[in-house]
Amino acid sequence: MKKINDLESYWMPFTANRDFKKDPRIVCSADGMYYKSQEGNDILDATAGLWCVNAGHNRKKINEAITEQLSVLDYAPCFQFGHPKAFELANRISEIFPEGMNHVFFTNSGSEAVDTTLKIALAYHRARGKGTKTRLIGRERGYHGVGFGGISVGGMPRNRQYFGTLLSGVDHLPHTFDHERNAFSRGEPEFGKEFADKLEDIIALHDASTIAAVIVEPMAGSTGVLPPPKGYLKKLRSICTKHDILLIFDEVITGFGRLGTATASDYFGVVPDIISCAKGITNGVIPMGGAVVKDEIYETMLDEADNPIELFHGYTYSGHPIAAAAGLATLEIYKEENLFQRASELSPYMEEVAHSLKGENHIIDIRNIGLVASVELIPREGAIGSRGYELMKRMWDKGVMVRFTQDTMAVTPPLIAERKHIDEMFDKTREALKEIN
Ligand code: PXG
Repeated sequence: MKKINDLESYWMPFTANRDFKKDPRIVCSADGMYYKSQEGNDILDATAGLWCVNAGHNRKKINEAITEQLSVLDYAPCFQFGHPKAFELANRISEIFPEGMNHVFFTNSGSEAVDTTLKIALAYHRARGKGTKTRLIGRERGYHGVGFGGISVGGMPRNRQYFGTLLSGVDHLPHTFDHERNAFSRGEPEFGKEFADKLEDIIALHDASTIAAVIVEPMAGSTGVLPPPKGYLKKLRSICTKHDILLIFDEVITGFGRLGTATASDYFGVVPDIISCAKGITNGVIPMGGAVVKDEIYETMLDEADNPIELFHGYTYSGHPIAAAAGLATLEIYKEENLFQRASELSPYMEEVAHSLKGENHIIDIRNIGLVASVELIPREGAIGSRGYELMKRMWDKGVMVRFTQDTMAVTPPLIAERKHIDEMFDKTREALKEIN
């Protein structure tokens, strides 16, 4: 007979299942900045869940909004029917997203949001009589979720190598990481805006008439936190505009306050044509994502598509009432508590504390921007990622949850964090670094 709570049945995502199940790290409850582990230990959340719990855990306002919504309208179809909260949430998002981006297509995750942005880009060009513009340009070290669109434009080799030939007609910009010139940068690194010029080479190779869109994370997160070099995004913007290529910002982690502004677009003063978002949209409480588009794209589609249904795309749960209720409550919290500003005010402190680790064992780089910091360790000979993995487990034992991508640790706390929490995160990191070889 199977045990009722056997750990075997659940195949965990992006996890070393065998190792995890030998020595599981399980959380059973959460409040504010802390989880409680199965063993009853407090675990400080240095990752805002997975970059999503921006307002901290167990927010009463969101819980109540969800509970109330459940008894009012549990589900409503979203193809050819609607319900008030989805419209309301789209309006509230438009208010805080960049000027002129007033249309939101809802999805249930960041991966779906990304694939939606790519499909909209293709459909838009076709609707306006430029159907040869079909190529999609991503970037090395980019992470755009795990759908076939996202992994095709993404640039993390392991996320691609097992999954066949992916989408055709995709090319990649070089990544912007330049350790030699930019190690231990604070904020946007000084050097590297010329990486954007590679887009001109790609355009010269394929011709602009074949290229639909360029997609980048304004700050690459999952690959280990790579803030864009000064001036890089502005350059990408101007090259895209010059060649009639759409610029897509994947703001799944930067949207809703991570850099101390509603969007990274705001932070960098560069407005793309389409933004994908998710995570912080509902504080991570209920899955939701969205593709937010410029008015011109929406209007062109409505005017020019060759069918009354202008976009043959959507999900059973697009704009789900419970997610919409959670989203509305979440946005209210961000506003009432001024959380984006709060993150912005805390950011210089986190920068100082993070960079104070320089000189500790194994560290080869420290980067930060907004309420994001990363600490990169030198990999063990022939065992990339093993030092990072061990440090992550040490940190758990010390009561701090951090994320590692190979040997780079990312610290991305909820925006409600206080200085003492930042101290705890980095004090424990310092301690743990002394304990591993
Ligand atoms: N785009 C970006 C930029 C992301 O960071 C996705 C798309 C996909 O979102 P969904 O909701 O489909 O997972 C993401 C997700 C990490 C980490 O540790 C980051 C993500 C997910 C899990 C872990 O950096 N980002």
